[in-house]
Amino acid sequence: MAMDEIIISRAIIERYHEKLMRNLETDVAIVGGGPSGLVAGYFLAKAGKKVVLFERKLSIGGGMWGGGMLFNEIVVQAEAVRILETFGIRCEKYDDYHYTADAIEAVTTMTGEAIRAGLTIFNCISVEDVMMRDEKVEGLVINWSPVEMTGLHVDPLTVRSRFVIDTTGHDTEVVQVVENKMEGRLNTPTGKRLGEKSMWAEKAEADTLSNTKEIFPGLYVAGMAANATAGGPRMGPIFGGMLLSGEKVAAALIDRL
Ligand code: 48F
Repeated sequence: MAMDEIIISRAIIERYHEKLMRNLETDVAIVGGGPSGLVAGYFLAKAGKKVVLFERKLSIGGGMWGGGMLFNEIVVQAEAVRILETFGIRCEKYDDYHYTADAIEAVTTMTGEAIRAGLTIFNCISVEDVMMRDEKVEGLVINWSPVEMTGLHVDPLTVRSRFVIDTTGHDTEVVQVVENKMEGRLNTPTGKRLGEKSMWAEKAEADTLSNTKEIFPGLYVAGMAANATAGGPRMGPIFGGMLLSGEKVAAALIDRL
């Protein structure tokens, strides 16, 4: 059979269409493909849940590619090393508490393993709003990132999911949308987004885990978004809290589904 450009086009369009159709209704929709979102997606998929992840950028991996200040190595504390090992990512002991891993190996392996576990990832799609029913988040409003970036006036589409996880990092984009529309109703001491505090790695790593929770009915926060919502500090290029937070939110949702 000869190569045919139209068959190539048809194959891409049909396969993508099937993939999108399969993911119009899921158990969990994750917003943001950084380390916390990838880990959450991996464990949910491993547990047999139907889970989809939307990432605004062309590349998956969020803030992990660049390590610290473009030195592409990440640091992970001892208690989170087991998660890197679950993915088969090699890490090197630096001292009794700090371990390092190659940032590129970490991103690419986590992404590949999560997809092989059953997570479906859509890149270049931005989440601009949520769908609500009876004051519970029940889905996402999505559009092509290039539409968002160019400011074209094009209406979005909607996907339904039983739960949503905001893993959008420092920007807490889904939480912000909900805060704007349901004023004072977030599960924080003031009902509002408290914002992120300055660098304090040790506290931030612990806070990331305790702040990983349901922040509004149907909406969970994990990773840096958990701290930026709850007023926790930032931590820079130590990634154990992100990994443990992804694992924690997945476990909480596996329990509920
Ligand atoms: O920022 P990011 O890596 O989130 P994370 O998993 O990890 C944080 C660390 O990278 C680092 C840190 C660690 O010590 O503090 O910052 O919490 O990844 C967030 C991803 O979400 C995407 C964004 O492009 C990035 O890849 N994102 C943000 N808003 C949207 C989005 C949106 N509205 N729709 C789709 N994707």
